[in-house]
Amino acid sequence: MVGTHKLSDVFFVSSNIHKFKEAKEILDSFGLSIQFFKLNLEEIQSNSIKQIAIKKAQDAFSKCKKPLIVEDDGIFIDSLGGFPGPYSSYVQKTIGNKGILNLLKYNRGAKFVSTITYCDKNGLESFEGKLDGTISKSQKGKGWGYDPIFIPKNMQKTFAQLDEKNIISHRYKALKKFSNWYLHK
Ligand code: ITT
Repeated sequence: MVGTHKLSDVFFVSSNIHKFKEAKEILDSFGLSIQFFKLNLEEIQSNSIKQIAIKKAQDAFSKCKKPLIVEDDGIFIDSLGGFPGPYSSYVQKTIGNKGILNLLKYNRGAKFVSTITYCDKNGLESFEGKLDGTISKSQKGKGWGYDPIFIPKNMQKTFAQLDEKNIISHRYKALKKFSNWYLHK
């Protein structure tokens, strides 16, 4: 394809197909194509999603030995001191959105953070994207993970209800930084 960079040898390594589908749509829009490599990655316990992403990338590279990216995300809720943050995946599987809604009262501020880590034989590079917002009062729309309860700043709808999620999200912002770097390296 004219003008399209082939990233066909770069893999998005994850156990989560939703993350891959969104990352693929976003990277396609930058003219980069990527493939899915489904793997359950070792996840260390850390307060830093960047450190978790770096460890995941090292684990992934030791297994697939190809240029790759991994992503680690967290939703950080102000009134809960940033919880669940690095534990977002575990909390989604345990108490879920209902459990989160039961914990919140008036202060509903939150942010989504994504760290994308690229790894090849020459080393690692990480990119971060953040998006401020609020937690809705009830679940709205059908979506994965925290999408039915996260309302981006200056919006009236949850991620699950928004058509433009993939041009405003934490994932979009991190992947934009990654692609600018990748295309110029
Ligand atoms: P990996 O195999 O790639 O690690 P994972 O699902 O465990 O997949 P994370 O450790 O990054 O990924 O977990 C972050 C969790 O945050 C994820 O499982 C979702 O529940 C939630 N999450 C992240 N991005 C989201 C988004 O855009 N919309 C809704 N929920 C999201």
